[in-house]
Amino acid sequence: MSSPFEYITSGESHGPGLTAVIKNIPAGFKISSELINYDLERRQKGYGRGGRMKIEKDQVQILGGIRNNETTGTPLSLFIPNHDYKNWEGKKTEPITRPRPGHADLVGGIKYQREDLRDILERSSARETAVRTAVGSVAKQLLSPFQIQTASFVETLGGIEALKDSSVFSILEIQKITENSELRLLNPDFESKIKSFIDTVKENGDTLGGTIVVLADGIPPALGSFAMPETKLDSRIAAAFLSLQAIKGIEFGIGRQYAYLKGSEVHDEIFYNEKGFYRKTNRAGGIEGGMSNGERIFLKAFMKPIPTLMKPLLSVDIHTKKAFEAVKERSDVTAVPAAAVVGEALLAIEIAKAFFERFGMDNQNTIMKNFIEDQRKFEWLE
Ligand code: EPS
Repeated sequence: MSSPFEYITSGESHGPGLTAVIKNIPAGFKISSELINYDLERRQKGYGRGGRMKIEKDQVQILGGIRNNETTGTPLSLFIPNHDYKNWEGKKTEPITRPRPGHADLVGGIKYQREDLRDILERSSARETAVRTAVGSVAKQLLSPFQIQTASFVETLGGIEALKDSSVFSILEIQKITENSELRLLNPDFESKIKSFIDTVKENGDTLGGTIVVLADGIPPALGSFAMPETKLDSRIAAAFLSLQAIKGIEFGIGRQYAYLKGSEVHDEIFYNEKGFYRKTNRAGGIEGGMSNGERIFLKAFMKPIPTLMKPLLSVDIHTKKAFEAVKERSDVTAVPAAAVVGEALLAIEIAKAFFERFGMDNQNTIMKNFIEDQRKFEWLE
């Protein structure tokens, strides 16, 4: 028996569409394609996106695994058509031979021995994140009966810091604020400054990266395990985030600050009252020893600037071996706000996996019973 909520995606950026199949998914959960489409729409937004987003209006088709809007315990399959496909179908395109620095083009070409680097970029494209967002939306819907919720925001873009202490906001408040910002900022004071910077960078044919913060509330303690490297919740979440196109680093809680401070300054002291164990601080970001500790999970991920520059960097033609500028394709100036939405999906997926490992994966009734029972048994010594 394999693990809960395993999934695979397939599909290219300009092919007919993107598919995902999720297996080991429990029965009896309501799944709404409207809610998936809402997340797909959120991912498509964000100041700094290119022309492609005017072509696409991502809408999911659920092709298997549900009846009467409820999961049946069988593999769930999702399909998102690419509207741009009609512009590419049967069309002969010039082979791509000048790899972009920072992209998968060159090494992918070496690995798979492709003469046309389009065979590499079609799948390495961040278009794939559309269907991962749909998978994440399913995970969110499975977690929702247990009051587990996620949110995200953009903290820096192009080096401009729009810092704000998120610990004073509920997940719902964060969602409300960020949905009203074209950059998904929690601190909207920086909105116009960052937007005009994006405009200038666009005029110069360049691109921008940034930092996203992703959070989850309502997490029960003891998801994941310290027992094995691959069972640790933080290592699993980190792997998921580093698989997201252009993400170069991740920090949990206070992250890098741990390296600069003393133990007495960073560890979250343990208290107890009639409700149980609790902390007054959450520097750990909700994970200790590879397990959730019941506090809010929060992490930061760092995204590099998109490698497709309209003013290209130097490269070498793979056939002639002569120096040329890298290929120039329609692309985005920045996709940091979109990455925040995908980040929510990835966090929801990893939490869902660990949640169903702990509470069962057959059907909602049994899982809910186990979940409630576990909350009572939190006093495990009595
Ligand atoms: C991408 C390049 C652009 C982006 C695309 C990712 O697409 P195109 O080359 O068709 O203009 O818009 O992102 C999406 C299509 C999406 O849905 O996020 C790339 O090269 O990674």
